[in-house]
Amino acid sequence: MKILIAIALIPFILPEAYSQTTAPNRVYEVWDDRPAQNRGPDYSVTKGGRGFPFDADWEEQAYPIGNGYMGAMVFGRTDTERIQLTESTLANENPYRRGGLTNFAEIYLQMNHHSPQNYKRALNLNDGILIVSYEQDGINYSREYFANYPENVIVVRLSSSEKDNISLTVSAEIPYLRSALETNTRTGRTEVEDDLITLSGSIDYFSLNYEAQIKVINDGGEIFACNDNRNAEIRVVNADSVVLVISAGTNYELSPNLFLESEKTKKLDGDVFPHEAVSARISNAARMGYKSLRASHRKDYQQIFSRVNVELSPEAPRKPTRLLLEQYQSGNTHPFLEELMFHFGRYLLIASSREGTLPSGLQGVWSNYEVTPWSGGYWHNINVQMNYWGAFNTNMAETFIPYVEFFKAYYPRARQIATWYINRHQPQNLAEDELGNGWAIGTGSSAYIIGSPGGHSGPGTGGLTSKMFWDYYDFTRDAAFLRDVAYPAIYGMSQFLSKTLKPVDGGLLLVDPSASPEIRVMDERGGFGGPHYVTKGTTFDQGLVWETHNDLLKAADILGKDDPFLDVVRDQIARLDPIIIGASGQIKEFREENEYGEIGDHHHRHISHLCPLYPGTLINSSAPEWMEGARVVLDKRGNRSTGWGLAHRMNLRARIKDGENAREVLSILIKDRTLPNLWTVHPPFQIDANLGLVSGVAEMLIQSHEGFIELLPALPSAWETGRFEGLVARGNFEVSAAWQEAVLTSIDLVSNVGGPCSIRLEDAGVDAIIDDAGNDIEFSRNTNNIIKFHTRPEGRYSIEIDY
Ligand code: FUC
Repeated sequence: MKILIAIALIPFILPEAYSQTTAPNRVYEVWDDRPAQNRGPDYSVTKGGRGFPFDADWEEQAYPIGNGYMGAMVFGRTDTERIQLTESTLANENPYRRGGLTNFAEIYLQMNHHSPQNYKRALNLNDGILIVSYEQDGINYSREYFANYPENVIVVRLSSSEKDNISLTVSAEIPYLRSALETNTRTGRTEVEDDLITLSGSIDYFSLNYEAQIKVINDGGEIFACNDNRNAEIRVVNADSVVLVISAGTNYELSPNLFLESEKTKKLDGDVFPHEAVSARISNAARMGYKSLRASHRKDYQQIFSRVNVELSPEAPRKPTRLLLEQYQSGNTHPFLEELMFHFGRYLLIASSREGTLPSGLQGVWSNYEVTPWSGGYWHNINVQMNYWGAFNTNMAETFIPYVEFFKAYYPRARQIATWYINRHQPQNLAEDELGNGWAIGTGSSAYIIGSPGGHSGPGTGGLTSKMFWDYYDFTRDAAFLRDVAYPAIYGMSQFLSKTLKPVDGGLLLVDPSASPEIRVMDERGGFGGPHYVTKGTTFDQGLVWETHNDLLKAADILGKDDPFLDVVRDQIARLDPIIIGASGQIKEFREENEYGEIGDHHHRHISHLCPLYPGTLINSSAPEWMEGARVVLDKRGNRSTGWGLAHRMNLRARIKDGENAREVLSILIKDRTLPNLWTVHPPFQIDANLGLVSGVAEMLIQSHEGFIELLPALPSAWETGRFEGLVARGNFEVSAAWQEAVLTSIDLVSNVGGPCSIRLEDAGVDAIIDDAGNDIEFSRNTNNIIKFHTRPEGRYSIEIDY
């Protein structure tokens, strides 16, 4: 039966193969038939973390837009609209004294429409535009919102079906103003002149000066500036339509000095003000006008978003997202919501990480809090890396560039940290030349300060970081990036890690001290509130030394490097013994563990000993006993966890080719940790699981870490019919495939940079491989069912499958 279907489909797919378009066929909307509530923060709830006020409406119901520099949460209200603005560099002291993201501004549009009919608010993921529409007193009203990246402005347009009908009051507020006597001191003022509201002030902690401007452009009617109220405001009366242009900035400058300077107030130049830059963006955008701002936004956004299409569900139900989620949570686990979550994740990464902006933080680029949970920073024992896992296999590698720029800025400080760390822990290994110690980065880092490894997370945090550089190269095959960025970064990380090792009996080398992130020992009451467990040679650290060293050797090979340090690396790799199977058949987390779970919480959210399975590659199909050991750990750790813990498990299940459990974990993430606006929570809201599930879905559909492309390696029965276009395999192949009843019916690929292509096709034969000029391409097939053929740069190939 399966064979018949497959054969029947082949003739239909061939003609289209060469005009392959990757843009999604479906319209993806996160939408609702009612506005978000706006009940204000709840000071009695501690869900926001550590006793800080929690704003459920902001977190659960409002919809996010962003351009990497700024994020806005849009409530879609018709009485008084609330637009909450974040700018990624605005930071105060925060509890960790590392600086943390804080709310930039609240913007209100008072319209007094109290009985809307036919209401809809929809965040359209295909073009990155949010639309609110409704009817009030027989008149149709509509508002469009988008965050334009090229011009760095947020744009809102209000229109209606009748002329002269737009009347509203626009006001804005600087939240959390604090006097010089308080922590998180913040001063500021709101002024209005003509058509412009300006919010400006300072946060003393980092000598930070900030400014936001909101320009109100009316078509028809009149506008009045009023400075008489506590909040300055602009009144619009009887306009045909109104456009608001919003821009914000600070005197933040990403530079090595920022991280090298230890005195907080000297990190930035307090005499620099963002006024001119913000004014220039506003006037430039005003000059461009609404239509071209919208067009430039769509073009910019779509050229990334539309590279990939994934369909996992036979149909797309037309239901408000909130209800779809409720249905899913009560047991009707429709795969369309899984598909939508995938696209939403890609949307969120594009909206929070673009060249020239800071990397996507723990909450992306969205915070309405004075003190953002965990400071909203860059947490390097898994969270920030998880943000970028999906960048590579879902064809948006450029969203990783902000991390590269961040790395370049913190690198001189990271070198100092490496020297400090080696001197403290392995002084006998200290290099004479400071450069010889490489660089290091620890868990808690922000846009202002980077942390050192140690304490609850071993130096493997750095290996988890340099892995992203290798993956960027491996997926893009950008030779200049390898030479100029990835190789030096991986080299420096290998240098550092090589010095964290200490020989023990039998010639082994163990990372010492070593910790598997955040595992604590048991306390007196039998809980896991004891001190963090610090030991020698955890699988996390040993495994990441192995990964980094191997990535270095691969890179050195490609670049033709000849360097004595590479011999040190080869020697060390042979002495790491990174993966050990324990008495329960598990991959051990600690060398001294016998049965699974002897040390630490059995169900801990971190599952760091499987980092060599994902994002690492040491554990793979060539060692079936390790794959089985990983399965034992996954089963025992369990499919329930916090948000990002689930996202990691999903990628791990995909890597052991366990599609049913990968999907089960995704279902749990959606059931237990997803909010009506589709944000995921740890809790509280963190963006990492939203982004981590993107690579999770892709890993279920295509893998390429074992030296060949594998299609549908972890396909669950719930996705038995589907298709994808444009997912990326290592070697920079954009791959497209379709399947029916779990049987592949078409495979097409674009080879962006040329070179040999290997695909494993276990059950299918290949009739022919045809390129876009209609040529029959020669291929070979080995005993492992690996089809191999040569590709030319930009060549397109269609693989005719035969069952
Ligand atoms: C890691 C996690 C925490 C939290 C924090 C931001 O340290 O272990 O649970 O997600 O990052």
